[in-house]
Amino acid sequence: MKHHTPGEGQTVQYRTCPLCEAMCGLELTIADGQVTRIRPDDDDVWSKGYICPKGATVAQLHTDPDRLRVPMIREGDAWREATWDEAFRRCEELLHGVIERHGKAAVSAYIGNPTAHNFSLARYVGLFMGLSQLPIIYSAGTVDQWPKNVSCMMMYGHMWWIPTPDIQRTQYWMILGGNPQASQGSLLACPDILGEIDEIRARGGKVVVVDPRRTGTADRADEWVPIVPGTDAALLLAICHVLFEGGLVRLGDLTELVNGVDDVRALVADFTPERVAATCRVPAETIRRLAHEIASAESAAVYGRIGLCNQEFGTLASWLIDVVNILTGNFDRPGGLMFGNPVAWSVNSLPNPEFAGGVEFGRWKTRVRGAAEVLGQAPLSCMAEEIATPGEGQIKALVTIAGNPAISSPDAGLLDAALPHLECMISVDNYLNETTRHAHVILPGLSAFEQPHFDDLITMWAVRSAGNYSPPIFPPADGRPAEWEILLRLGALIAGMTHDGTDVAAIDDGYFMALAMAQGIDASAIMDRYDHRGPERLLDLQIRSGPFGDRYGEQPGGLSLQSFVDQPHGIDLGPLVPRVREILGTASGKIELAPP
Ligand SMILES: Nc1nc2c(c(=O)[nH]1)N[C@H]1C(S)=C(S)[C@@H](COP(=O)(O)OP(=O)(O)OC[C@H]3O[C@@H](n4cnc5c(=O)[nH]c(N)nc54)[C@H](O)[C@@H]3O)O[C@H]1N2
Ligand SMILES: Nc1nc2c(c(=O)[nH]1)N[C@H]1C(S)=C(S)[C@@H](COP(=O)(O)OP(=O)(O)OC[C@H]3O[C@@H](n4cnc5c(=O)[nH]c(N)nc54)[C@H](O)[C@@H]3O)O[C@H]1N2
Ligand code: SF4
Ligand SMILES: [Mo]
Repeated sequence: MKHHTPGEGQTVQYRTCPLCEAMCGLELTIADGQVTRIRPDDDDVWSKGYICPKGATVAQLHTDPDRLRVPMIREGDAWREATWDEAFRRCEELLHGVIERHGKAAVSAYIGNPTAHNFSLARYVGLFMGLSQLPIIYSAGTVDQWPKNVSCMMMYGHMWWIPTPDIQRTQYWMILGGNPQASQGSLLACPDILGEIDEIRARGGKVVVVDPRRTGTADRADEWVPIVPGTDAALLLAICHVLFEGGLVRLGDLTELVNGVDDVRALVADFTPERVAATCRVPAETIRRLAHEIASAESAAVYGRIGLCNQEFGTLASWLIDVVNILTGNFDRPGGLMFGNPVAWSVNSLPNPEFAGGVEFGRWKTRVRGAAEVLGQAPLSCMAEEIATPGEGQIKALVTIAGNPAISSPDAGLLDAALPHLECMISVDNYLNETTRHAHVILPGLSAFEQPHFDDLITMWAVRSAGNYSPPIFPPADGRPAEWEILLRLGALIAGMTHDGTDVAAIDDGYFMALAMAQGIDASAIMDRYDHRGPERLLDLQIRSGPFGDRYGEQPGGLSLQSFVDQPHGIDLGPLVPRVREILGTASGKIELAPP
């Protein structure tokens, strides 16, 4: 292995790039308190030397002079730096003022995408929500994967267990509405996906890309199938039609576990390839051939991503992806769609008590447009009008967490124009940008190099069970709270506590104990093992009570955080394993193939 030998005064550290789902291992050379060189970590058990150009330049985020390092308070048009106490007191004044004048319903939050990739935020956004009990929140999720969350909730009883294509073992991969050549994969964590496409082809398999555009991914595949945007559901219905018509349906081991096969048969009866061909502009013979190829492949994985979510029939298309896999026996088995098996469970993987009695949509409607809530959220496209339209329930205070909705939300100009109406806007963000320029207070997090890293949420759809712990490289400046503490404090302020009266330690202990309990671990017996709080303590719990963990001694030889500290290139625990019976949370205990 071609490691860089550190020179005089240099040290080498390894860490995971936090920027995307590929989770690449980096080798960093450090000299004079600076990261002077970044190369791929060839020994990383997961990424094995793969990185992209962003990974090699991630140090520039740490040194960027524009990155905020102290809280900022805005008065009129003028920004000034503030101490942390001052900033939190200002947040208290603003939040409590809004709640006094307009009630809690006037407070909302927007949760952005980097939350999922950040060591503190990913683990503590749940505590923020639990403490604040905000009636309505918004997130990047509703302009990303929400339709998939819906279909998984209805089929498997859990919105975050999203099955992933087992591309390292499949013989046939069909990609609809995803472009890993640009994105590096999404709801599919795997390093070097284009390399995997080459591997599938090299072992005699086939890769097909269904996309209106001829993408870089399509160029790397065997076949590109152009399609009219928004018509994938029709294509997939026709593929199902052919499966039934040709006697190609094979449920295999899942036969007893699947409800609704006859309902699907009836639903697809009219969707012949000939009937949908003009709509999709995919020839009927191509549709028939694709259905036969999927059914006859030794293993096949049909995968849909954002192009299938953000379209008129996004929920139908997201559901049908899984239906095709299940009908062809390509579900919960190697080479098909499989559920991940994370080394460290994510807070998102816990059952949501809100849906214990089954899922219901439209439990409330947005005030202005009357849009139905879905899985507890209103569409992001409603946020601007909820801020701008006067009346009972108007949003007067907004907390943004690692998001830039002034450019990422639909019709973003409307939101940009609405944000100045807020009486209170607080941004947990590392930059002064299009969104945060409207805030009254900006609370910056630490740089990636000043905090540990260990992915959890993303590994729910990773192609292998692997984990890699990255220690911080540089200590944060004295007295700087990490983002977990910022979220905890903001949640407490919204809950009515004062800044001075917030007992961070007690709240964090309570959170830890509740999460331990959810794993069947008696927290009182383990609390005194820890001399620190926050996400690192939680990570140890996540690993120890996870599938490979030592359960605090009950499972000798099992893993703990220390096991990963000792292995700077990570620990690989193997490929995906069948897990559907463990994961199913539907009332029937079965896969609902044809939910209402
Ligand atoms: N036109 C168009 N719109 C889109 C999309 C599209 O393809 N086209 N994609 C949609 C999708 S899939 C998504 S996920 C959303 C993303 O939308 P958002 O999540 O709203 O936007 P991002 O640009 O990911 O937000 C990055 C913000 O987080 C801050 N940030 C980065 N790292 C950290 C950190 O470690 N801590 C903190 N506190 N802040 C941090 C940055 O400064 C920035 O303000 O956009 C959606 N909108
Ligand atoms: N460099 C970089 N990488 C990123 C991000 C980033 O901002 N920059 N963002 C990350 C995030 S938050 C996400 S969610 C992922 C998204 O990752 P992907 O889901 O891979 O997203 P895209 O690369 O936008 O590819 C979507 C594809 O869908 C196609 N498409 C559009 N409409 C339709 C349709 O109706 N039917 C079909 N079949 N196809 C359609 C588009 O032409 C496009 O090729 O990327 C992640 N990776
Ligand atoms: S592919 Fe993603 S994780 Fe890998 S180096 Fe690039 S940005 Fe980082
Ligand atoms: Mo996204």
